[in-house]
Amino acid sequence: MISNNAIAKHGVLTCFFILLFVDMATAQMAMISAAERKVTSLNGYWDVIIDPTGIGDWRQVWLEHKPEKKSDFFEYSFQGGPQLKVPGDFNSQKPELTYFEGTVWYKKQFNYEPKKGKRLFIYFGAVNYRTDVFLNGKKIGSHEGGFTPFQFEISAPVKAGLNTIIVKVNNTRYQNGIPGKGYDWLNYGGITRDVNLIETNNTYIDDYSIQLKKGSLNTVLGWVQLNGERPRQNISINIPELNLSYHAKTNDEGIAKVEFSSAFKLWSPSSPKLYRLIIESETDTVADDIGFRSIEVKGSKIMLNGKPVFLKAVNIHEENPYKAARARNKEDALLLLNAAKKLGCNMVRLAHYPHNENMVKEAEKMGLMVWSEIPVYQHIEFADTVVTQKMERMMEEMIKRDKNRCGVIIWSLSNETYPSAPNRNNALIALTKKCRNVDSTRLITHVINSQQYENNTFDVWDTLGRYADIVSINEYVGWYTPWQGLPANTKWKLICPEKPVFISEFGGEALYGSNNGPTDEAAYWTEAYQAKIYTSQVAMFGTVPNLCGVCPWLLFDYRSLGRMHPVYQKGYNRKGLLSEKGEKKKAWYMMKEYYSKK
Ligand code: GCB
Repeated sequence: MISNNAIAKHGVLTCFFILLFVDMATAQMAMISAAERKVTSLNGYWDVIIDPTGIGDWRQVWLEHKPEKKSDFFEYSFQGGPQLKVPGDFNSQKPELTYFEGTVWYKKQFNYEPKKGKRLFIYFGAVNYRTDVFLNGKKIGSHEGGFTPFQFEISAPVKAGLNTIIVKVNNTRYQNGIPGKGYDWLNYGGITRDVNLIETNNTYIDDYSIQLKKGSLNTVLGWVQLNGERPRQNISINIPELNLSYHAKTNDEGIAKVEFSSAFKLWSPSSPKLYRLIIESETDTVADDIGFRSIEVKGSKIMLNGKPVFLKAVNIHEENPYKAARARNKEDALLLLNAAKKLGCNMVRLAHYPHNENMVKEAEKMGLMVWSEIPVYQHIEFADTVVTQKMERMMEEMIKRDKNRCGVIIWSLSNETYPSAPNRNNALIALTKKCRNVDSTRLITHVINSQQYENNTFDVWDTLGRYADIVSINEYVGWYTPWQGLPANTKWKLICPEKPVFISEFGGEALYGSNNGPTDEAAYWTEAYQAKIYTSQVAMFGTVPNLCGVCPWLLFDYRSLGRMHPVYQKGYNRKGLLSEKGEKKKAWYMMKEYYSKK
């Protein structure tokens, strides 16, 4: 049984997924709103085997061999070994794993009593990067991709009593991975998000799409998708606060179209209104908090609920700076998002991969618009069809999880890819079309950094812009590139002069408190040098045609292996407006002032 909304809606994609992923005993796309269900959490300490050479495959770790004869011994065992906390990256939990990129085997046991008419799923919020899952010594499937949820149905193999789950996690970088081999953040590996057992009735609500119809401020257009033996059912959607009850019937594929209108109080940054919504079928019930807003581009402007909006954004990595660990829970999300709010932001760019669900949900509750992206980052092997398949799968998984989050206004499908990379344009154009097919309600962008900057003129020529709703540009003038004239006199040549332009990254590095040494030389990482970049950038923003928003790189200093200056960086990319301890650099105040005037 395939359970993807796109599959439900688009026959073409149905075939696509069945053909491509059948041989991998691939994980299913995770059911929607899993966190809203009654689940049995498998979070907590798991036994682990650290396997730097990957020899555990040959040793068949999942069989948990035990000595039978006096002459037997087995070198790989969970018994008496270390433990790691789930959810959590492994790098921050043991000093010997700080920079580890390889295999860790995880083991957890649980008791279960199979019940007639019930189905059981094991759900992973995310595991970075490759996952193989074994239940009671048998492989049940695999997943690739570090930042999206997936599940396996284990109704058949689960047994009465004690069951053992063994998960092989591998965060090695691959040439044909997404991201590929090179990226500027710490490669946190492990079971980084929640693991849950989810019991459902035989037929359950696998997915639903409940958002305003494109261009409308009062009509919802969507669908509900059931999964199971009884696809034809009566369903209802209830919003008690509005006294609204909508009824429909699902068809032979378990799908019901949804269309209803109401005088919704619209969601916006100043009034982030959400409604409790309950979806009921004859065999299942799920609830969600859903907001309603419209987002579109009209001419050169971005319109939220029909009114122009300027995107006051900031880039954020999924890292808790205080813990130097992968952010994973609500507290981590609040720490990051409150810091964005304090800066005066109305949007967060969740770079460079889908962040955990807490980030998206809490941002929405706080009135922060969200830009969500897949890790199609710089060096991607677009000519390899396996890579393009993975890219599409990751996009589908991202959209499946978050398509009902009105806070999410932008899907970003690539960051700084190289126009000369073989098949890059074809692959990204095809991906854009698929994205629009799956979700026509949000804006789509690709982040470009191939522009030329000469004679104080930006020439934004990358044709990828033609396929995006917003032209997003990363530029580091003042840091990686020197200014070529007065910032306030910058000229622009744009391949799509009619579209909104978003400066998706700019900035430079400074170590908080670095005020010694020449303030006009980059090599001293001074706050003054960084602040000067910001002054010039702000002057330059005034010259950008159709500027619809800006997004400094980035909120907090963050860990990255390529940033090893022994005095100023020490393993941190120092482009934060805040240090990893939350100290405000001079540039923070400048950005704050810019946003307060916008
Ligand atoms: C970029 C990348 C971002 C890097 C940043 C930098 O253009 O998109 O991931 O971390 O530059 O600091 O160089």
